[in-house]
Amino acid sequence: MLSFIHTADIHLDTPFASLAELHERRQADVRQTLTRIRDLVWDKQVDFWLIAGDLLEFHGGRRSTAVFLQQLFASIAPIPVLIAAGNHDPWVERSYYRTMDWPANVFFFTDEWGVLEFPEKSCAIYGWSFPNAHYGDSPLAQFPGKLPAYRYHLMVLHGTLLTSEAEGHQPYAPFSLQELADIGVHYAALGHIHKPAQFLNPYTKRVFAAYPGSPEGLTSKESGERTVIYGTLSDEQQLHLQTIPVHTREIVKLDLPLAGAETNEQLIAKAEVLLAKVERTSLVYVRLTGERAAHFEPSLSLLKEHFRDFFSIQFTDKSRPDVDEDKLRAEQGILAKWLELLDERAAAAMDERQRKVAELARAEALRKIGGSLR
Ligand SMILES: [Mn+2]
Repeated sequence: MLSFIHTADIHLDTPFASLAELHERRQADVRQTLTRIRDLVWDKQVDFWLIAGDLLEFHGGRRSTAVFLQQLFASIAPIPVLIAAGNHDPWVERSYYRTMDWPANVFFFTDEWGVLEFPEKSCAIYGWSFPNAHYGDSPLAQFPGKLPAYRYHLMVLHGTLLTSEAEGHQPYAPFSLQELADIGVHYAALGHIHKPAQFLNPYTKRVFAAYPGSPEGLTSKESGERTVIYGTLSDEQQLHLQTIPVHTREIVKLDLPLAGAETNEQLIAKAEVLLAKVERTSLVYVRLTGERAAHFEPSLSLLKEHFRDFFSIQFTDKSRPDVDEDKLRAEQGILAKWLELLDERAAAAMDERQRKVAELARAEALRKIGGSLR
């Protein structure tokens, strides 16, 4: 049997610009998460630690963080650490991956396909690193072929597996499921997409590739539990994957429906109920939604101050004032005229985009009208 821990998209030293003065604590959180992954590698005594890119930021990555990595990897020797660099840490000359001395158990794949052979385990591991930050071709087109002498074949690769999950991402190093399946590895340890995903081999209908996702949430989109993959390959070459939570701090996204609230005290009481069970160590993003009394303007700064015991909490107001449109129209005032014009505009929309613009303008108008009624 073979075993491995697979992780990717750690993004050490990413700037966390949106967190302002908290950015250094979040960077320390990411190092703590990586240390927790190291502990897993050690406790499970796996055969390999596979890291599929975007480990240490090339831009803004500090030498001291590279030293942290050297020591972390040395602490689990002789377990091999195999790293394929991604678009945030490409295999360029000035990379710490190339300018520093790494422990003997650390292997970096380069911008030409490479293979590491472990004859005593009858295993070959293939990998490729980004040559620069914007590589746009399929890396698999250059794959030189497997080494037939070995029983097990693994791959470590940063890139975009072209499925619906990849939509909206930069198509860096794109490749298809078919291309990957045709190479015929037992497992492809992928990186780049921060949302975890596992993929079925179209021939065998069994899982043969996965993105583990970012092990620590980096943006408000990366909420909830964050995991790494613990994988085993049996003597019969059956793959089994288990996801294990490793995050240091959880990102929590919640909607707070205002349901007619008309005082800040009511609003805070509602928020208390919503947030009662949320860990104070979390990063929390709360959206105010639904209708509120038209005369009431929620105070986001009061809310933030009230919940200052959270590590980080942000409120955004997406609520609507409960404007009585029929009454407004009946009064035939200037506000009714404005709504009429916007209705005409929406009716004349030529396409989806124009319709969307008209809708947004109407929502904004109602917001302003709500304000004028206060
Ligand atoms: Mn990436």
